[in-house]
Amino acid sequence: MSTLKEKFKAKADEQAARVRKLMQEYGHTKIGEITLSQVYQGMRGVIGLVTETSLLDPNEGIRFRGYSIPQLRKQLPKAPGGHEPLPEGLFYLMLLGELPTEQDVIDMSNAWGRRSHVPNHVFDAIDALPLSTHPMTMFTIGIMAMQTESRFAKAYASGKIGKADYWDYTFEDAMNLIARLPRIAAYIYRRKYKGGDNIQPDHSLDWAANFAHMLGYDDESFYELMRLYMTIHADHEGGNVSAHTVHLVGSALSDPYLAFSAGMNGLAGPLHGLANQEVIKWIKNMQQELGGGLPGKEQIAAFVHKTLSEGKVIPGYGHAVLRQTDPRFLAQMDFAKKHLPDDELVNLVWRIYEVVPPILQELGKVKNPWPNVDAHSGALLEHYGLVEYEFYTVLFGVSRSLGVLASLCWDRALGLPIERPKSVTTEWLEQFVKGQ
Ligand code: FAM
Repeated sequence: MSTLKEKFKAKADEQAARVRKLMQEYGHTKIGEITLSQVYQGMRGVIGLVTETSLLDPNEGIRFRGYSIPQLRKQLPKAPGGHEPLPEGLFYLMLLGELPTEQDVIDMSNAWGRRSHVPNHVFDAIDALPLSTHPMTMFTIGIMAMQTESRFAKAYASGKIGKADYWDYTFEDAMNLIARLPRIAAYIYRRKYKGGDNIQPDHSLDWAANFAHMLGYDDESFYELMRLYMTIHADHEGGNVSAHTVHLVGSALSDPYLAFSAGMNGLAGPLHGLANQEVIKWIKNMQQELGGGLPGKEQIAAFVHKTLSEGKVIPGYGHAVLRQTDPRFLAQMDFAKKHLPDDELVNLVWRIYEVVPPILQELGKVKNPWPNVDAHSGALLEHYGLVEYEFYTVLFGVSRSLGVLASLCWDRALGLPIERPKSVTTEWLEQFVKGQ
């Protein structure tokens, strides 16, 4: 019975042969053009990356190895009595490109359980930070402190490995890192918000439920939310800031700990992963200004206009690729309709969803006026008592490790080189267009 690593190696050899053939036969085929404005405007729509784990269609949303979120919620194995997919199964799918069996998911849970020990110096490094430190800063410092554990870094420094071995040590680091992140994240939460009252792991639980348990939320419904949350935030193709950063830094053969902590620093940006905290802050400000409760649509519209007039964005709305409501928003809406249909904050999120898009459309400049994943997530977490919204992006980061680290294994297995696009100056561009 082959192990996960043996299965991955077999898939990687197959895929590497496909890529070699493609390169041999079509290496010089042009696949797009770049305009001058794309160079200044964040390379929107420029195809410059290969990411096997997921693909984002602007209108349909994300597909993980071809499966949409509704399909994953139906077809991925669940916990006994559960209705939400287990993230272990999504990682298996993204890594191998095929759906896992129940046993594959149980094996993954057990493997991560065995790999989840975190050395004490990591907690000491986190403890050295002032309590006022943002949880995302604590998180990336915890990951960096754990870099001492990197199998890849040690093997490379030994001089005993070559390019053909990189995938193996990347796989080991990726599995260990994913296994340890919930422990570090929960430690940060309990230290910052619960007086350091730490909760030990319960390895009878699956990865996401154990994470909820270590945070201090032993409610089956919250276990289900955590399983869904860890699934829908796991990957969003390769060009978003966190995924692209992990890929880029990893391309220099920086080990997975260095690469992932870099990606988490990108995720900590307000226009990216920090938006989930910004959404709740914005809604709380709205409630405060409008006298609490469930404001009317006109009141919400006035608050939206006020935010825009201050030169600020409406957090949780818009997307660089999507041009429809994010299916990750819809999956959360479906969960809320099932588990907490009368929650006031959730109903306010739904009312905001009716008000914001037409206003953003009216601006004429917003390419996607619809909600993204962050517009809904905080209201669900708050319902279960996880009200510390500065922590929300850490949850996002634990989930995103599944996609970006599966992808990093593929980068090394396919022998992708260091990434080095060409930059130019404005003067160069002025000369270039003159010559047209
Ligand atoms: N509110 C107000 N203005 C917005 C907006 C929003 N939600 N989304 C876009 N715009 C503006 C944007 O700032 C730009 O204005 P300027 O030309 O004056 O600079 C204009 O519309 C064109 O932007 P775009 O092409 O439609 O979007 P981008 O691809 O440049 O940016 C986002 C995409 C996500 C950064 C942008 O929609 C935004 O800032 N949204 C709010 C923050 C947010 O929710 N981020 C989370 C994104 C999520 F997917 C994630 O990564 N977790």
